Amino acid sequence: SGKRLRVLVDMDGVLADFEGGFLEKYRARYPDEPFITLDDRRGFWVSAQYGQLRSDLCEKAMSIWQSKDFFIELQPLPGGVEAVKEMSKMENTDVFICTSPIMHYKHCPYEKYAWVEKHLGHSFLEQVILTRDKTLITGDILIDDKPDILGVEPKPTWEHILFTACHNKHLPTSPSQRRLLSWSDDWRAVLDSKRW
Ligand code: BVP
Repeated sequence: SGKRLRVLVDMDGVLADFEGGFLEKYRARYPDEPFITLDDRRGFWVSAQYGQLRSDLCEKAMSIWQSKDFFIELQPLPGGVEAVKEMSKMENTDVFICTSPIMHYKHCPYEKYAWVEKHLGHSFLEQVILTRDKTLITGDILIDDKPDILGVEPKPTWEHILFTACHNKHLPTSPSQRRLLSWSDDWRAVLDSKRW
């Protein structure tokens, strides 16, 4: 009973395998350069960790996700598309995909829409929110793999549920921070805990 539940779901690292897609294409394009295995990934920013490895690798990393077909060819993460479809069919539940495009805008925004159409269907394009500042978007829950989601709004309406990824799995989680370990984890219970 009561009002509808609004769920915001991040795309890269939650629905689409950004890290896996990046590593595969980086190694194919730069076969003689060092790389960071997914097991050794630390920190949200891939470019920062590659830049620490060797300063020129920051730009090489960025060239990968700035390339045509990078975002559209990302593989869905296990169970994500199915979970989003299921929650969008639930009573009193509105689901939006909330994702930050890169500022190199030639391909990314277009391909993010194309990915949603390909995997969730044309009608799901109604649910896409592209924003560089997720604190401006109101919702009950934001499922996102980025540990620190900051913007101009100091008190966002949503509770951030940290979605586990290679880069955040070692982070100590503060007692107040809830996690989803994967889409096999109990996301339905997380949604139910916010209903009233
Ligand atoms: O579009 C993704 C990739 C990009 O930032 C966006 C994160 O969006 P959300 O997951 O927060 O919605 N991105 C960019 C860089 C470096 C840029 Br310089 C990076 O290292 N990792 C990354 O995900």
